[in-house]
Amino acid sequence: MRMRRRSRVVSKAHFLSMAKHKQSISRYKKSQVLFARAVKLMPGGVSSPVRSFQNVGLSPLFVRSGAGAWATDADGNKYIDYVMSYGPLIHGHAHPAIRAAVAKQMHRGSSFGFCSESEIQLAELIASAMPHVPMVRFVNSGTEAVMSAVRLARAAAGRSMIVKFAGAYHGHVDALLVSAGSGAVTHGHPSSPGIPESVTSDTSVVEFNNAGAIEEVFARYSGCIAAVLVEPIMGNIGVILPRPGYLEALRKMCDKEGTLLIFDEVMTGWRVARGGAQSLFDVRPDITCLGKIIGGGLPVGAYGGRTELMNRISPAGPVYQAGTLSGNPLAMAAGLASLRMLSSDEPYARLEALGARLEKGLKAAAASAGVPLAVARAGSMLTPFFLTDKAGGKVENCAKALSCDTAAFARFFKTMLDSGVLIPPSQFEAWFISLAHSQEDIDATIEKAAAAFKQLKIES
Ligand code: KE4
Repeated sequence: MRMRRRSRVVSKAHFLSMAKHKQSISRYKKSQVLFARAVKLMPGGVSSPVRSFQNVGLSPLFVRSGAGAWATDADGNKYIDYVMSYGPLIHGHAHPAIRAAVAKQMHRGSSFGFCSESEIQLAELIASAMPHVPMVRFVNSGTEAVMSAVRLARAAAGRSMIVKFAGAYHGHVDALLVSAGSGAVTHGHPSSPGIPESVTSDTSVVEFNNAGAIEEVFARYSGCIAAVLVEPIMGNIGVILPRPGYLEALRKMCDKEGTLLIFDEVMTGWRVARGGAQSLFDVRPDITCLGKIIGGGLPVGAYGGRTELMNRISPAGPVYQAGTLSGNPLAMAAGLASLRMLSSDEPYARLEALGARLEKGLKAAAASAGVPLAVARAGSMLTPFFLTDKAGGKVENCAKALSCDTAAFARFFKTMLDSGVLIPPSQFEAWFISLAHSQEDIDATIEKAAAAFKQLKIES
């Protein structure tokens, strides 16, 4: 029997997607070569898991430079950037005022291991904008800030138990890597191995926005809870806003129980308002954790609260905490330049307008493409959630966020990347708009997202 020659007809769509895939590989060639070197030297080839692009099925981008709202990768591809270093860059990349302040300080030296006036100046700026933070201690990361705040709360309350919220991420503190968000949930280790049960047995996890759940924990552990630790606006399971009255209810329960309320404002501090989420909702935390924006893009963290509480910290008091580079003049210089440009409400009005425009545009584009999408936003931080059910609805807790269509998100991410828009490579992160983003950048992003949503529908 004459073998029938099976002619393999490559459909046009298949041919195009192969060509696109081929083009996409060459588009990121230098990043891939760098990654091949990096992965031999650093776990996963990265210095922080969320940068690995593992969960979106790609090898990571290596970024060479940033300018304003734009980032350029190792291959020279340019992107409108909504990662913005995961929050610190509220003024955009390489802002001239921050560059000048850091350069000027560098000429005098980067770190002395002694006190410097710049620490006083930054502490004064923070206190002036945050009445519940009259005293502050600088550290070098958000993780350090939260770790120290928890220690202080336990010492002040004379209790051990900490209550945190499912999906919240407070840095890689042993006791808090339980049901953690951000990279922990992205990479499937919300409760990391290597942490003894003895360390996490004093950590209780409840659902955010569920007043009954927190009342139950207080009833069960009455008199034992040192602190409730909360991201007042969640940003590490995607953005989740507190229901009306929820934060006030936490405050009331803490007051009744003699428990301290810790606001982790590492992300929201100076992001959602000069005075952070505590000023937006007018709720008083006992301790506030800060980071990101207050360092202007250099490594920094801080925790603070009322004076008699903070004076328990060594050397004023017995609670020990220290750091070689804490309050170093370089980070202080960058932070001062950053916060001095946020001395009025005007920048926040601009950020709100840009955020509202992007939210509206994404919602409209998804609706017209028939892609179920919910967008949660607080000013210039937002998360588009790719819903699995057409029912839509708001994402108000971790469980709902985890039910999102992460495969659809991954396809959307790749299409946006190829079209020159850089968003966080995880459904469980916030996008950040900076003061360097223009209305044209926002409109271009919406246009590219509309095409990406349509592409999603074709592929589904
Ligand atoms: P750092 O230790 O990463 O400076 O801060 C930890 C932290 C604490 N609290 C909140 C509310 C935070 O958002 C963070 C860190 N945020 C993530 C982004 N979702 C950092 C990105 C990363 O891990 O690479």
